[in-house]
This record gives sequence, C-alpha cells and structure tokens, in this order.
Amino acid sequence: NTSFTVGSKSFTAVAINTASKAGEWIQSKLGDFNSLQIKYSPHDLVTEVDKGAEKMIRNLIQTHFPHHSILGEEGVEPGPEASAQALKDVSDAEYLWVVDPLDGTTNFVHGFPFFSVSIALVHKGEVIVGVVYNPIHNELFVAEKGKGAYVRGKRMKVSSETKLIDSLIATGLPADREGALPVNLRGLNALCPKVRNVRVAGSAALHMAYVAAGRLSGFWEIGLNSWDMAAGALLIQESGGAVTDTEGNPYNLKVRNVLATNGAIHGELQQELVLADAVAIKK
Ligand code: 2AM
Ligand code: CA
Ligand code: CA
Ligand code: CA
Repeated sequence: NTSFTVGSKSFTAVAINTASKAGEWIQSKLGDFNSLQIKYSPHDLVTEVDKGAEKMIRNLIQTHFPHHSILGEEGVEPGPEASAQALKDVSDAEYLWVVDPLDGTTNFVHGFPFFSVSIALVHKGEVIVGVVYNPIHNELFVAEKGKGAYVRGKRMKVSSETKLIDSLIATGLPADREGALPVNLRGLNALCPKVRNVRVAGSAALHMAYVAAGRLSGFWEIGLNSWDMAAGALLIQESGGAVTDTEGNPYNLKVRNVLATNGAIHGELQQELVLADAVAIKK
C-alpha cells in the first residue's frame, strides 16, 4: 500500500524506530534525572527526560520527513487554550505527527513502571499509523490503518466481554485539569459497583494499548489531549474496538473526553457515564 511509504521510507518503520529509540533512552534515565519542574501544579510534572525525548523524536522524524508537521506535548504551553490553538495551527498539514514523548510522567518520576512513548501519523486528519512503546516491558504496540494492530508480532484483538459486570475498566484521575477531577470521580463512583474492577495506572496511551490488546475491556478519561490518544485510538480501531468521545461522537483529534472499549460494552458504559453526569467538564 503506497499510502504508507514515500520512496523507500516506510512511515511505520520510522514510527517504530523512533518510539523504540526514545523509549530506550527514557528507560536509561529512570531514577537518574535532574531538573524536575512543576509544570502547572504539583499534580502536573515535567522533567528534562520529557523534553529530551521529544527533541530526539522531532529530530528523527524531521530527518526522514522534513516536510511533515509535528505536534508534540512539550512544544505546547500547558492548558486547554494553548492545546486547542496548537491543533488549529497544524490543521492544514497534509502529514502530521502527533507525539507524546513520555506518557505517564508522574509514574516515571516515582519509578512506577508504567509509562510509554506514543507516536501517531495523521494524514489529512485521519490517523494512519499508531505506535505505543512501553520500554519496561519491551512491548511495542503498532497499528496501520486498514491493516490491523500488533503487539510482539501478534495480531491484537479486543476482549470479548459483553457485560459491564464482567469488564475490567481503566480511567485516569486528572487532579487539576480545568475541574476534570470531580467529573471523573463521579464516573468512578458510579461505575465501581457495576464493573468487575477499575484500574488507574497513569498512562492514557498505555491504557488504550491495553484495550486494543484485550487486557482491559474499556477506558474512559476526561480532559485528555490529542497526543495522549491518537496512536491508541488507531490501535483500538484496528483491533476491532470502538473509540468515541464520552457523548458517543466519533473519535477525532479534537476529542478531549474519550471512551474507548471492546465495542460490545460501549453503549452500556456510555450510558452509565451519562447517568452519572460524568461525560464532560461543566463550563
Ligand atoms: P502525561 O504523563 O503525558 O502528562 C493520566 O491521567 C493521563 O493524563 C496521562 O496520560 C498524562 O499524560 C495525562 N496528564 C497528566 N497531567 C495532565 C494535565 N495537567 N492535563 C492533561 N493531561 C494530563
Ligand atoms: Ca505532561
Ligand atoms: Ca500524556
Ligand atoms: Ca507526556
């Protein structure tokens, strides 16, 4: 399929290579980094490793595809307005790489081994390649639009639960984001008794990769950004799952409140979030 290659350079190969290199470097820095900065509040951290990984990823992508655009978390000021503006600024790009160099910074800082590198390639607004790499487990999740999704060379398939009560669900607890915490806590409160259990492991990208791999039945979170979800969304779609916003609208790069499941429990989970008044931040 020519849509994934320019000359001899495969988009997917570059995405995989770049995520692997960044991930190995991040892992080498575990427990050995300086400058810890509070980005926005004590709940929102950034380290030299986030920034170094993004720089590395930008350099690698630019070397192969100098005319492509890149949207990376560390190139954007914190806060929803700057994120929305950054997305607008690249909305004309034919090829756009959407990058979270280190998803799960809080985990990285504390040595809790659950974090990832997330890289997506978007063509005219549609994600065509998605890679999430977990260096600790040495697991690379990769999807190509229309060609399926793989981990450890094995095709991924979402889980088969059809009822919430049989489902293992994940979410995030956004401690300070524009008032997203109470919304997610309402959802958590309502869902805990209705599902098998809930996990809050601290990397949205990896949670989504786990939904794709059938290790989680579903995931929702309020107040995310494009770089947290772009790669994960394609992983799930190519594994037979469903990705929408929490109101049930189709996934796109502008989605902030995500609902991602095996498909079978999507409606039931969405309905519970609506009933709990937990689909969006009140303006
Ligand atoms: P990060 O580690 O790349 O910052 C956990 O709930 C998820 O939320 C992670 O994917 C994390 O990504 C993201 N996150 C953490 N702090 C955030 C903030 N202040 N605003 C938006 N997303 C955040
Ligand atoms: Ca961050
Ligand atoms: Ca992130
Ligand atoms: Ca990040």
